[in-house]
Amino acid sequence: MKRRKFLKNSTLSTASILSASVLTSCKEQKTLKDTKNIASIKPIAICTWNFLNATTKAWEVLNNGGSSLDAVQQGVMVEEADINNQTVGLGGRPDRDGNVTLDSCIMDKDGNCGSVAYLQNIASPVSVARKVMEDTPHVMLAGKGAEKFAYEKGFQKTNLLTEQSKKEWLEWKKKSEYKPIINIENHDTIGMLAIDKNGDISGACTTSGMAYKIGGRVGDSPIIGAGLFVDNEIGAATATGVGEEVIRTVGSFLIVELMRQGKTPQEACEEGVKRIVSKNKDNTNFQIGFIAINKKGETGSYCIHPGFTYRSYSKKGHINIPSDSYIKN
Ligand code: SD4
Repeated sequence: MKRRKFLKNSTLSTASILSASVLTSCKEQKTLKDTKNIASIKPIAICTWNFLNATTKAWEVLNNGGSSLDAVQQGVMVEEADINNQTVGLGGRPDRDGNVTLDSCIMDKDGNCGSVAYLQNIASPVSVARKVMEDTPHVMLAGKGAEKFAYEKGFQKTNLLTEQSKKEWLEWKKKSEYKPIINIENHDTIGMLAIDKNGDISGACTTSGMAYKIGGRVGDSPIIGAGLFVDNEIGAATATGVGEEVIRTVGSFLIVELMRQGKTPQEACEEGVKRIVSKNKDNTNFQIGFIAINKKGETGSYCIHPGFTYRSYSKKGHINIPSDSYIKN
């Protein structure tokens, strides 16, 4: 089974991603503190793993002058709707009882955020999370309450368990044992970060979580600060992998704070992963990855896999930034 590739860590060449519309908008960036950085700000969308269709969608939104908030939402919705992606939205692998339960959050340039956890029967949890953000005074809704809220907002009840996921789950059940061993192929959450032409940053994260988890389990992906964090003055980060580890270290918040202290997105992602590893000296048999972006549009990513102590994708990955700036190496 082929492993999805993680975002490459890299400093992008300005020429590869600068566009005319960006230059125009950059001239209008009077509110930014560091005017030296203005010229380097350009729309950009990055995501965990190899979800090129998702970043292509996000790029389309950004290129048409859309906000980073719309870009990340519409970008991750591509994966939520894809039944072949068995770790996000429709077609996601169920918990051990056969229920597909979804976690998602979204955060905008003003620090507004919305989140849903343990949501069932709704195909686009990120869209519900955005409604929580925009239409309620709350940040997070969970379970039945989140589902009821979604129906009130016009979302359709949808059976999320596809034949394929059901078949695999029934196969898994034959073993009749619950071993929360991390199978890296079950970890393909999409976290996406974007900067729009105004230089504003937003992020979103969405997942069906760990396959065959105990019913009721919630991971990091809907938790602001863990699975996602955005500070429009500094940058943003999002996580993929074993949510328990990310929650424990408030991973995405940590990475943004490290960037605040002066680290590049790459350095911050590496430090975030190392922090987690250092707390698990005897057991690094899990997968964790972060991606990050800063206000200048610099990106970073770092990931560990079972069997590897540290593994950066600088050699094997690719930059998942669409349009003509898609780079493979
Ligand atoms: C979780 N972080 O529920 C998610 C899983 C994941 O790629 O990232 N999968 O723990």
